[in-house]
Amino acid sequence: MKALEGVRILDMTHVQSGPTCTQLLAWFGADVLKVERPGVGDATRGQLQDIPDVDSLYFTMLNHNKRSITLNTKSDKGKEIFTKLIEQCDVMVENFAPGALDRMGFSWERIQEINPRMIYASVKGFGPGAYADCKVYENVAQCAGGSASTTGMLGEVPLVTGAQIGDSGTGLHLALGIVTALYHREKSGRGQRVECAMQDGVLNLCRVKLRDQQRLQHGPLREYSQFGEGIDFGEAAPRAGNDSGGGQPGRILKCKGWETDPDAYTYFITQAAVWGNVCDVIGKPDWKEDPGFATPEARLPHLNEVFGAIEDWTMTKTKFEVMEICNKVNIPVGPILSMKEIAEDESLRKTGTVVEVDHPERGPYLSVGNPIKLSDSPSDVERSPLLGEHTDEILKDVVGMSDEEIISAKEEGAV
Ligand code: CAO
Repeated sequence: MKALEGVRILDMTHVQSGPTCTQLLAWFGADVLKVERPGVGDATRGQLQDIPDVDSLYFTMLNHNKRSITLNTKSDKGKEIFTKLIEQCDVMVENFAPGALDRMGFSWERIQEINPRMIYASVKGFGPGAYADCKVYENVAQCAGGSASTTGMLGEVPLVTGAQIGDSGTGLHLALGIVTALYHREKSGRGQRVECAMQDGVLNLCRVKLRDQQRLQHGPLREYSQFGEGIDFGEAAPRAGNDSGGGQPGRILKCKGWETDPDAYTYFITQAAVWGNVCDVIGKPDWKEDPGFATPEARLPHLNEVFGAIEDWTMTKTKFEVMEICNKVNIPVGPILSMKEIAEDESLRKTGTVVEVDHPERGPYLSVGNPIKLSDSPSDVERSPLLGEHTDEILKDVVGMSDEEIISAKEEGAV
């Protein structure tokens, strides 16, 4: 039995943030009914298509293990069916632009009337306040949540990151909120509203930068490279390039082959506890006793010199050799892996972190499996549904409609 078996999710999500959340719940065993507009579906089905007229990888990689029902929730018949679905489900998840479900006639008050045990979960761009009504996409959230202003090289433009912290990050937060509300319902018998703003989710992941903002009031951030370079700090936490976010200085350094391979780099952390090992590995044993280098505090003003010497060594090794040599002596390092290398990584395939899925229209493709592993409830990744693939079975088994009623709803254009 899967961990969330018996939990039924009314999935009104689209694009990325909401679908990430419901995909996770589906991987844990929930029955996720993805409601999509007849003939249209989730807009991502048609976005960034690599094969003409076949559900895009954007869609397939965010909607595994779900069932798809088409339903026009703005038509009278559609609303009637939707009301029955609310009665039969435990959780409703949506990430429409603010107010869309209210405009359909399904406010939180109305949902509670229909099913007091319903948990109603939403992603919005912003929480209550001046921007509450704004539509938001990933990069807007990264900018508004403090990520972009603190990402990138000092003195250069703010950068967004390739990690989808606004969309997938908020989807993760929302999934935790839903599971928590389900647990609470066991005791209270009632559902509740779960809301996650993308700005809040990004800020939660950027909390170390709010930490640094406050530390700035008490002096320069000595572990930032700019400190050693003699560059003054302004009023706001600056972009820190590839400096380590923690108290253990680290940087991205070139490895053998960097001239032609854009990913021939390693991340190298000069963890204080293994400083002696770092000195031995890079051929600077004298630095162990040298007062200018022996302590973390002494090293901070000349990190450029420290990392310059380490890079002289890493450039003589491949990123995997660096990993091999340093791991043996407990120095934390990590190769910069390209997506190509990740896609081909056998160990990630073995753990189910990267999975190959078969799809009736596109054939086999790679996807990311569930990164959360439960020993008693392992996740099997099943392909995403075609648009409306399960409409009839859901109308019959969940809503309780007869064949004649289904035909008539189809004739009306409700499904
Ligand atoms: N039947 C009938 N109508 C439906 C329907 C269905 N099954 N499903 C959706 N609709 C309607 C909605 O009711 C809405 O209609 P109204 O505008 O008349 O109320 C309309 O389809 C489109 O919804 P939308 O405004 O959410 O879609 P959009 O493409 O214009 O905006 C987005 C997309 C993502 C910017 C917006 O949904 C949003 O800000 N969501 C919240 C934040 C979020 O999750 N962002 C992350 C997205 S991933 O990068």
